[in-house]
Amino acid sequence: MKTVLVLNGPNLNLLGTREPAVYGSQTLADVQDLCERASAANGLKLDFRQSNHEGELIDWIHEAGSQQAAGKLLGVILNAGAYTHTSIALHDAIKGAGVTLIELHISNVHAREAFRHTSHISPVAKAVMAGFGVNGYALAIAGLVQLTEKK
Ligand code: CA2
Repeated sequence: MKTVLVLNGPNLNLLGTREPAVYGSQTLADVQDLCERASAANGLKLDFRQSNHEGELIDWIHEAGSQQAAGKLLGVILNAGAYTHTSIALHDAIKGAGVTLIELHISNVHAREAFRHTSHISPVAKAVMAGFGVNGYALAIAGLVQLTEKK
């Protein structure tokens, strides 16, 4: 059974505590539960992590590249939070690791401030998902399976 790695970036540990109009009222623990169910339904094991540190996210992406090359990992779902809009280092890490990655946002970043319209992740992502609320995590897991299915 392969693993799906779900990575969450800065401030996502605050989910459910503030800004419910933008991000909903579910906590990150609730999102982890949702991902557990979606992974099990798709025949996958879940590895779910959050970090407020860019370097730690980069280390995890490198690790994911090795795990995917070894046939143990199907791919990564990444909500890089605000690093999406700033981090060339994350862009380089995803490219360098050669990992299959879906960029995910809870909110529709394109309907928000102009500084959220730019993503350094999108050019190196297999697919991009935004605006489905936290249910987007479950949709992204199912989408990753479809995208990586052998035809
Ligand atoms: O919509 C998303 O998922 C974002 O990646 C969330 C980031 C934001 O910087 C991106 O532009 C879009 C912010 C995550 C912080 O989440 C909080 C949740 C509750 C309270 C405070 C922050």
